Amino acid sequence: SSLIENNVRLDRILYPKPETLKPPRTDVLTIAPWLAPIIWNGIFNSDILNAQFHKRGVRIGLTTFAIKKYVRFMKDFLETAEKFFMVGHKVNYYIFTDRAHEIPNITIGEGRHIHIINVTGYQRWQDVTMRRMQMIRDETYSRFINEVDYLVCVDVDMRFYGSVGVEILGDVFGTLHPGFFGASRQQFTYDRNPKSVACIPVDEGDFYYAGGYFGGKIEEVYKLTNFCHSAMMTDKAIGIEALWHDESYLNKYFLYYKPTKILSPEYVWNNYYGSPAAVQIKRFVGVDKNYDEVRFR
Ligand code: UD2
Repeated sequence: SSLIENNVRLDRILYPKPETLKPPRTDVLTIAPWLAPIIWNGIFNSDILNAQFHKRGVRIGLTTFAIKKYVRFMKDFLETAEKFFMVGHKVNYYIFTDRAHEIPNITIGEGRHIHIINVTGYQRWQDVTMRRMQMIRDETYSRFINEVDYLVCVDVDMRFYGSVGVEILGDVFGTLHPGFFGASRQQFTYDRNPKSVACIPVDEGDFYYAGGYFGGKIEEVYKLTNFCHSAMMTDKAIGIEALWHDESYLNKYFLYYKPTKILSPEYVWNNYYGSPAAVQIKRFVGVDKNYDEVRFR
């Protein structure tokens, strides 16, 4: 049903009203001190969000990297993304790979497309993970800006088990690492070497963000990836590499350029961390892997 007023079509959506005195979650922080919402199950209504984003015809890019042996994760990743990632919206998958011929042929839903981007695989696994910043950055103004409105940049050794929708989208977002959402500043595994651009002193830091899940509008992803790559190059020039590689530089970026939206660890879970009560849904979960076997030829 719809109302026609001054040629504006207004679609009715019926849902329970928000209760100012009854917040849906009281067990977790749902807003950062700089007023970025922290997205937990139960605090949002997907019907309202979908209606808002459909009106804007939003286009979403999902970037992932399948370099060397990591192509083996591609099939599960894509098949589960088709079931759970931005269902009903326009989605472009951007797969950066050095093994294009090994990317499985998956049937993709309407309005969704797979784009393969050929890149070279660096020798060291640390360089493979860190160089993602440069490779994403280099595609932003040549490609992404013309094709999508938002980018979601994730690891590939993962599977979707629950809905990941437009609730995650915002100017620039990061995700709480599943191992540290209850941790103190001292426990955060930030880089502590004062010589590194990634260094965060023990009396600073808000959250520990996961390297494997960030995104936002194209301009913002450009700024983020450009900062991280430049910082890595600055360190490399004096023979330094931050403790957790790209993740350390990402944490430094988010300390000074606060994310406008923060995703709970539901969005980048790992079963290594068990099943804490706060995590009601594990939407995107790391696949068990033998690090030594998968990182080397
Ligand atoms: C964490 C972070 C990861 C990165 C890394 C830095 C999460 C879930 N993961 O994961 O984003 O910050 O720490 O140390 O927050 N890759 C390949 N081929 C390779 C090696 C890596 O394609 O040979 C790609 C692949 O997309 C993979 C990603 O790089 O998912 C990250 O590498 P990882 O999964 O080995 O890193 P990990 O598990 O230490």
